[in-house]
Amino acid sequence: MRMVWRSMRSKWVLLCVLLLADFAFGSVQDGSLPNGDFETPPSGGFSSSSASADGPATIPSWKSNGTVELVESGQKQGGMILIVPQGSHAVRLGNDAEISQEVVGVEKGSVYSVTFAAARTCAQLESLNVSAPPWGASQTIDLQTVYSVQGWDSYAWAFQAEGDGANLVFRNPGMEDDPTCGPIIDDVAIKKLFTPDQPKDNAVVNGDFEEGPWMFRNESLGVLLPTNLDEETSSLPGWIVESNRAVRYIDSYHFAVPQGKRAIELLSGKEGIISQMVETKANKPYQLTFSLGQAGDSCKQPLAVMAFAGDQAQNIHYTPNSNSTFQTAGVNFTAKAERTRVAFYSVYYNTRSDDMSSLCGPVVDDVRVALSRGNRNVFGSSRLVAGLGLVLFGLVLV
Ligand SMILES: [Ca+2]
Repeated sequence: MRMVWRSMRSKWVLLCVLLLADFAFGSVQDGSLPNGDFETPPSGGFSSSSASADGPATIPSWKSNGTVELVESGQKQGGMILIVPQGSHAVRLGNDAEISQEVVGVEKGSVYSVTFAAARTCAQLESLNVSAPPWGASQTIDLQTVYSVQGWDSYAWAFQAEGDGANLVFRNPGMEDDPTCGPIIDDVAIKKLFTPDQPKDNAVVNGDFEEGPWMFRNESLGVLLPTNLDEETSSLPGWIVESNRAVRYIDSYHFAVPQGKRAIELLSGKEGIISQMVETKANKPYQLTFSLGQAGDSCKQPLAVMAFAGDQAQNIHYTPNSNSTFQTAGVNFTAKAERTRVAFYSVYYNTRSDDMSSLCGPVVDDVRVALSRGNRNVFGSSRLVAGLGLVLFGLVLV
């Protein structure tokens, strides 16, 4: 008895030690990075001239290189008010300038999605490079297209850690005449992604879009998913964004979402395409079904998607309905191979009717690919045929 008690006690002690160890050296927490919102005051306090006076500004928790400036909401430059996406402060990167932060606790093999808000300042062709050395992934995100009328957008970018730790780097690759022109960054967050199991009766992975990048509860613009052709390091597990333009990841706190808490809003017509290669059996009939809706963001009608499944393409219009914000749509197809491409884009180039400039579009959610009902019940229907045959045979005998 005493032995049992002692062994139980030692197990508890071990568990507590493990929990404490995880707490102390633990994995990176989902959510804002330390001073990810740039609201922590530098040692000398916030000062608009701190950058130009003596080299790069000191930004708590971040390292900077080049002309990096903490900007304040309401701050003007050349008669233009600088945009601060959230709170009172953000950071601006001048020509070839960068900020970086060591992310402690990323795990080997895991994929992390980084969410950040960005706005451009003077130049039309501003872009922002995001990378996570020493791991190879890097992407230059074009900030030329402003998707929302607020003048800034949130973006997500993902990388796979090939070992412990990573250095998250934001760099302005631009070379403008005015060295202080350059993108503004705010609200940097990270989230470890997991790939949901593929459901038994659905060949689509993450077809409900519930797994995706970090979204701040208080940010209402959704998160843009820029081009990403690598299925392995997608901020939206299972899916790729195979177009030049982004699609928007939306939440149910600020948008109408057909199922669960997350969905995709397609933007920019055929310039915004999401797709997935799903497992199929060749020569079998399948049905693609999905929810097609409106996001409740005053998007100017009509809304329609082009849905692709294998060699089938179907243009499906959303029918406004006062009782529901979405409808169910389907496309029948016969699989030609072991893998079949499923894809969606918006048929129209929609903008919001209230500001006439923010991009918007149809919402897609709850994507499923399953064997057609007829095929699934092949045994049942053949039995029915056999039964009918017997009846007929009986009739003939009579
Ligand atoms: Ca959903």
